[in-house]
Amino acid sequence: ITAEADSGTLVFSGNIMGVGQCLIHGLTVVIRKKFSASRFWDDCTKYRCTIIQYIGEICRYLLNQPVRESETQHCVRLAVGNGLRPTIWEDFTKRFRIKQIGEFYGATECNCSIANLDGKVRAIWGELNSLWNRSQAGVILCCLTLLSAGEPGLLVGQINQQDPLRRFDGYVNESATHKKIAYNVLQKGDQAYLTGDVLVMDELGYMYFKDRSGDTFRWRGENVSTTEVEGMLSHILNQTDVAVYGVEVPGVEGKAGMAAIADPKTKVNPNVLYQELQKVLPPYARPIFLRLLPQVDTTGTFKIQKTRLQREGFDPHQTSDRLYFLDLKLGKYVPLDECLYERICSGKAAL
Ligand SMILES: *[C@@H]1O[C@H](CO)[C@@H](O)[C@H](O)[C@H]1NC(C)=O
Ligand SMILES: *[C@@H]1O[C@H](CO)[C@@H](O)[C@H](O)[C@H]1NC(C)=O
Ligand SMILES: *[C@@H]1O[C@H](CO)[C@@H](O)[C@H](O)[C@H]1NC(C)=O
Ligand SMILES: *[C@@H]1O[C@H](CO)[C@@H](O)[C@H](O)[C@H]1NC(C)=O
Ligand SMILES: CC(=O)N[C@H]1CO[C@H](CO)[C@@H](O)[C@@H]1O
Repeated sequence: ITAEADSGTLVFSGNIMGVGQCLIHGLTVVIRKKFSASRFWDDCTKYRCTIIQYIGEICRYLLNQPVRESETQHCVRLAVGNGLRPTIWEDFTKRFRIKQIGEFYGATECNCSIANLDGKVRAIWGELNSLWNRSQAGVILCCLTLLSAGEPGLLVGQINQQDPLRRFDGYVNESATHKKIAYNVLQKGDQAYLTGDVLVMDELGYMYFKDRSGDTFRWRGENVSTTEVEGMLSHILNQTDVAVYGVEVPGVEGKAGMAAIADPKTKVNPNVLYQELQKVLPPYARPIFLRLLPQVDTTGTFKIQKTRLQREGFDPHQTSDRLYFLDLKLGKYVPLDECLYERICSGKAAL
């Protein structure tokens, strides 16, 4: 979940949550050298696994596989992990017959880890009256005080250096530590750890992941959640890799949405896609630019990387990938060449 700390994710998920807990509780662990979507359920069946751990996008990769017998013949009852996208949550549990999802939120340094213990669908994290109540009181207090149900807010964890569960040890780099702390959040003199993740809470106290705070962008006075748009696009396109980000257009306020779509077999038809998009996304959230490319960069933990894509933007001089522009007058995506690029940059094309 924490986009900038990949080695941290491996340590936290792999060691602390995964292998560590199994060793502590005397469970058998099955580890594969490398994730294999095609072998996954065969392995689960062969080793009679009852719990699986997922990370990042691997659930989507599993859904993208052709149907095979072993996918329902295993005895897995619980999938634990983080980053299961809301748009595929139910497809995943139904197709692979997984009874419970234990979606959790956390990072090695995070002092407000939370978990979905009762299987509430798509509730990325926990419930008010969960076992984690005591340690979570500070976080929940912040959410309740500052937000009403359904309103997005940044998850922060109240820091209390005396309480081992609410401490924030920070990093070796002091300035990096400092950047993660907010002061005077609820009252003068208090401190809170800034997770950088935006959540919404419903009236029952369930929390749902919305976006990384730096990823959300503004367009036509609305906040666009890249996670939501990625989920929708990926769903329409049969679980393909999609990266959504905002790009600056000279002279235009806010950021225009751009979607990079993995299309290794050049099968994606932008205008068929547009027909589907109109049904599920409000006008302000529909990507203005598309970039179709053989593959989208991912990290070692299968997280989509956007930095390079965002830097290159919609400039055809920067890439030979196929670029498209949403021409609102024509109501369709048109190929974006150097001439159209110049028109957009000089304000001659309507956005
Ligand atoms: C989606 O993926 C599945 C599994 O690989 C495949 O059977 C199906 O034909 C695909 N559908 C489309 C529209 O590409
Ligand atoms: C959890 O916290 C809520 C709100 O502070 C409280 O009403 C409830 O009794 C607590 N539940 C447990 C199990 O501690
Ligand atoms: C320490 O962190 C700051 C802020 O995140 C960063 O700008 C700087 O490059 C870091 N220094 C080192 C030595 O990594
Ligand atoms: C968008 O987000 C900003 C800050 O995160 C907030 O102040 C604003 O009200 C939001 N706008 C909408 C339309 O949700
Ligand atoms: C509840 C929780 O995740 N607490 C953690 C807060 O952060 C410290 C380290 O910075 C951990 O030791 C706690 O476990």
